[in-house]
Amino acid sequence: MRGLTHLTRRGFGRGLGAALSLAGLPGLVRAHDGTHKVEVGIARFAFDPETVEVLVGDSVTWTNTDLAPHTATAEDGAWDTGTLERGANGRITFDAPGDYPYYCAYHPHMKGIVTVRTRSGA
Ligand SMILES: [Cu+2]
Repeated sequence: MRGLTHLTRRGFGRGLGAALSLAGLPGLVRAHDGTHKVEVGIARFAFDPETVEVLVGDSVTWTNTDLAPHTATAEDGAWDTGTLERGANGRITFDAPGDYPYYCAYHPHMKGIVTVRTRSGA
């Protein structure tokens, strides 16, 4: 459950508390189709939060607020947002459970992990 405390960055304070508690995972916004959309910021040469946990079918959107371009690139090369200039975002949908470590292609010291869990739960 590493990193869960970092998932509360946004959401609360926007009137989403009830929906979030129903979702069972903090920091997740439920979409119309029952999946969640999770946001990761890129600022000061770091992913924020570095670790996110989602369910199969959910998507993660990275938004770059740095002046420098960044990417979110899977370590195994399976997915890649491509170059995100300042203000740009890239979304990846995760269809299989597992841990997906990633980095920035421009700044390989920038690292993060997306953990994808099955929907059957527990
Ligand atoms: Cu970067």
